[in-house]
Amino acid sequence: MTKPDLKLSADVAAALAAGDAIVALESTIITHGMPYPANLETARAVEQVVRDNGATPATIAVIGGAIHVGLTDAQLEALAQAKDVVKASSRDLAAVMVRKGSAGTTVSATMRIAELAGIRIFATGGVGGVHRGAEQSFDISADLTELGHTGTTVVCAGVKSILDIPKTLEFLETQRVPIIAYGSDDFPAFFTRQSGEKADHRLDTPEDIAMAMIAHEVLGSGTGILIANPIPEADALSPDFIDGTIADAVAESRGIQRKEVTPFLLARINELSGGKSLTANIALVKNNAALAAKVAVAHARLKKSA
Ligand code: PSU
Ligand code: MN
Repeated sequence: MTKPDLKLSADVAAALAAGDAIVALESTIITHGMPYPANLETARAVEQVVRDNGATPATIAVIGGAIHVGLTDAQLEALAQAKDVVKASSRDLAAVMVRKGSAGTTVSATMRIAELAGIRIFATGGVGGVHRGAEQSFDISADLTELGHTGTTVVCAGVKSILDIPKTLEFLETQRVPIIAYGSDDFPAFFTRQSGEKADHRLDTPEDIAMAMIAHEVLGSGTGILIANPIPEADALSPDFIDGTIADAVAESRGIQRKEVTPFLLARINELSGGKSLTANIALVKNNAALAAKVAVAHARLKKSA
């Protein structure tokens, strides 16, 4: 198969050529996940966290029909303010490319592009999942099926309880996606460190996670790995507060369908929580970027010594 023409930034091209640590970052969080200007400030800060931890950031997006891996500050700024930008999961990429559109890439699209670029690890806030009431709506994020097909390791803070967390874990089990909690026995619920569900596995160091990535690949598993990194204690929200807010937002989301559901819920939770959800969201994305960078550094070292 011919590879698509990926526009690599100079930093990313150099790091790839040298086999150095790189962390992919998604852009739907910029275009559809956070309001301006917090989205831009967060995108910049997250890239800096990756650099501070010894890796090269590779924010991925579609701009004017071209897939970019590693963005300039001007490109980040344009995406953060763009109004006519698509939320692209992996299935949307081809049509957006042909009509020379621009898109923020979701977890599924970012995983796919990272794999094509040769980037093994990707940091985000939360992945999509099985929505509450999915037995009626059939709303299951393409992030989960992509995790079942594409061997990118995704560092997240678990999934929000806008989703049905037990069903999300069941679906990932069926898709053969290992769920590894970092430094915890519990699967975290994004804003809180515990969801009431246990993670399948616990690993306590970035080196162990890097070794698990290599073992998973050597086994020919063919699926992604979900690393669940609990939000730092100091940034976590109280479960009573956030669960009530989420329940109110979910109740208001009736009638909204398909790719609009998650952006609606994120925006509404931000409003109803008086910005508290956004503050927590920013903190946990940075925390995930730091862990992903440490894992990427360990992974690059292991690969070079192999
Ligand atoms: N959940 C969040 N923040 C986000 C998203 C999900 O807490 O920004 C975004 C991610 O880009 C994710 C996408 O891949 O939403 C999932 O959308 P959907 O639920 O429509 O599959
Ligand atoms: Mn959906």
